[in-house]
Amino acid sequence: MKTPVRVAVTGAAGQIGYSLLFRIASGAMLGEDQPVILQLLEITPALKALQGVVMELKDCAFPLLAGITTSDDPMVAFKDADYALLVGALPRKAGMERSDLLSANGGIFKPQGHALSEVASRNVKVLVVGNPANTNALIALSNAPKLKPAQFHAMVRLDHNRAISQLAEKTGKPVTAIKKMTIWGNHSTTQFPDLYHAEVEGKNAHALVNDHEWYEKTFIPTVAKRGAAIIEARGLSSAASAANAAIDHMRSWALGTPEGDWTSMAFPSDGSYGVPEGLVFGYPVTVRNGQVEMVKGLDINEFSRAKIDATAKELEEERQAVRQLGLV
Ligand code: NAX
Repeated sequence: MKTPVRVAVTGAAGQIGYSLLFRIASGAMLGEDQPVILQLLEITPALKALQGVVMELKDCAFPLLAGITTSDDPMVAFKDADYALLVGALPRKAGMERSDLLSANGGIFKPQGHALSEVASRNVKVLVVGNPANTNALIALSNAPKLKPAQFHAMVRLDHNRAISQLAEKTGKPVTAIKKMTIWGNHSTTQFPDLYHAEVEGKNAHALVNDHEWYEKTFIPTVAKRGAAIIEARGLSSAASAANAAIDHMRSWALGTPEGDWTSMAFPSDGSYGVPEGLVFGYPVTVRNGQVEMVKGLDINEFSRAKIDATAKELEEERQAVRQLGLV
């Protein structure tokens, strides 16, 4: 059996946490031969609820669960963490301006970035799930001078999985037939789910569907607005599917992507594909031995160019806003 690794999870008593922790402890994230120690962070008023979750985790008697700690201090919860899933964030409330939302989340992600920089493993892999995920990741990495910016990702995997599922339904093929999906840009309604490079049983997805009207007017909005549709139906935001996507993202990062396929991850842009450098941007990637490589050299047509530019513009505006707030 391998040495246990430390997995820090913030917002651990929340909805996503409730789906996420059990799957991490079962081995779904890092493999069935990898013991884990869970280091759970919550705000002080939620520590009691978190104790209930800890009791349930213990009651599962997971063979891979080598320890659990809880804290309301990021300097404790992130100590020596090999993986950190930053789920806890402040949701947008009615009447809240975007600058208020960014400012409130800055109050969370700035100290968390600092704490990761100070106490986490030097090789920590950080995934930001809490919204606005891309800009929260930018805030965290900007306050973590002792870590590399590329150690911070934001999650677009839920959008990626939603896009695969919608395309599978449209084409009548199993999800396993679909490869090379990409979510470009922000985890928001400006995201660009790309069918020009996706494949269904090896055939180009856009050409196979042969219905640009459906692509533009149905597929893209359905994927981009799926979160709102789930809130409308369930009365609560997506949680199990979000937790599943976080597991998928970390699993790909730790264990790699399969030959002949890629996935979508958001991380600091190096300027590729005309995206301003430093924005935390969703890109197609392959992963080998823990090394994330952007898929480069893809043809970007006029339609895609406009979509990529629009989502980059939104992220640039978010960056300006958090700059003005002194968060980055
Ligand atoms: P919940 O409100 O159920 O849980 C959030 C938890 O975070 C709460 O228990 C709260 O006490 C805790 N928390 C707040 N501030 C904290 C801090 N400073 N340190 C530690 N914990 C803190 O929300 P949930 O449904 O679990 O969603 C969590 C976040 O994920 C939200 O920001 C949500 O918008 C975001 N999502 C992101 C998705 C993505 O694809 N990137 C999709 C799903 C989800 O909407």
